[in-house]
Amino acid sequence: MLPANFLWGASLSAHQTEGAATEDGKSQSVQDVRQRNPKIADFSVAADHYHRYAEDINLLAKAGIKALRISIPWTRIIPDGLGAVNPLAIKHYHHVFNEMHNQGIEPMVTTYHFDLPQVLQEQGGWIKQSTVTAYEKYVKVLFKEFGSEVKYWLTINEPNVMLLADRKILGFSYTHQERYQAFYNLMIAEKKAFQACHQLCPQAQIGPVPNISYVYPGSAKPQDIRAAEYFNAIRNWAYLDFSVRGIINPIFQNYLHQTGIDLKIKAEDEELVQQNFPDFLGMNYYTSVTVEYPKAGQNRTSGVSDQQSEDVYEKGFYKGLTNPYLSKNDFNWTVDPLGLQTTLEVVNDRYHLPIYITENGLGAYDELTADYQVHDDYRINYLSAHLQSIQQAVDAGVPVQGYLPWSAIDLVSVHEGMKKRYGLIYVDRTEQDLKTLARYPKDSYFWYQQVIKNNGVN
Ligand code: BGP
Repeated sequence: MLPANFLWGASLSAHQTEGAATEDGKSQSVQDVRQRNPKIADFSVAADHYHRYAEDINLLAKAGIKALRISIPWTRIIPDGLGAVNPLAIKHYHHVFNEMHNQGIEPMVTTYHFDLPQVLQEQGGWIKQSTVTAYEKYVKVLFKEFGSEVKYWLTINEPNVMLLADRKILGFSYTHQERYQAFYNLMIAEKKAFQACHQLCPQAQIGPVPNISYVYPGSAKPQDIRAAEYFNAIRNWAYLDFSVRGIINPIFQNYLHQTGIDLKIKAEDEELVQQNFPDFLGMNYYTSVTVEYPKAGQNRTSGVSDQQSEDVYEKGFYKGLTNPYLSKNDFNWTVDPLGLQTTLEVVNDRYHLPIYITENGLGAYDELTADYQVHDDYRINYLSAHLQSIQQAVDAGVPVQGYLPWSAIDLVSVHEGMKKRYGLIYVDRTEQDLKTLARYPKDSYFWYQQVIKNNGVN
């Protein structure tokens, strides 16, 4: 059993679910323009959640869900990135929150989920200070408009994965210098969001939402241990250390120094950084990562980090490995429920803040039967094992306060379109064929309904 007020939820992002890509004044985001394999679904219709949000919220409420994590697209609220606020978008999200509250669901809102307005990207995006200013203006609009409706805010989804897997997620690559310029600007933007949220809606809470995957060494060789320590700092701790401790992680700083970058907190930002902190941590977890020290001659593209360990590489620092002790899912991602417990314990040891798991889930090929069922026992097994791990962490004193698995409904996967499904609820469409877009609860939905009722897995 988990704590009595445990926040049982589910998670979504706007660009992967809403569709309505050109409706109600929405402008294009980097996601709308990025080159995708034409055989893979794009985001123009996605799961049509923009039109069907009420139906989706209703179904989720029937499962007993108490919180739904959504994101608001900046491109709807301020279509030109910096200028006028779009009243149609404001109205739409008031309706969405109203519907959630009517159904007893608490919204948890991400201000930004990989979908920078393209117009800002064309001016340099996150490598420019002007994007930080624009983001501050945008979040202030959100806090003023929705501050009395939203209790839980999340800042920037997975800045670490966005920067390290830039080509896969954003469709372009940063240079090493640009990546860490963008890191600094994203971290400052996040601090400004903490500040604005606390000023404008003091009754609400706000947290960061990185993807945290503990990094294992491939062996007990001292060099492999160092490779894992470095990648832990670069991938995980750099982000949370800045948010929660107001520092540049020293191992990360040394790595940057060794690669030609001297990153320090600027004097004019000191006060902002030292005085604005999160109330809780949002944390996305899919799997762990295993690395070794790269051997001579192992030259590959640098800087790539993804959920697949094998993609991780940086010359002179770390190289991802297949962990022989872990199984893999249909899309080659390792599955490591015990790694979640380890990650939670280490995060708690470092940061001492309440934790909400804001993403965790299994991407799989699901099949709708002739009588509209989806027998996704593999997803039930995955979620159940991770929930057991959360229970162990809670028993060991880690303050996990909520679980919002990815994803509430099927959505367009960042990497694999509609063929890789995550939802508790099936959406009837394929890559190119929109079919009926009807919703069908999967076996995992009914299983989750029971878990919520029992306040945990037994
Ligand atoms: C996280 C993102 C989500 C989601 C998930 C699964 O990194 O925050 O937006 O997409 O990963 O990834 P994918 O869709 O590539 O399977």
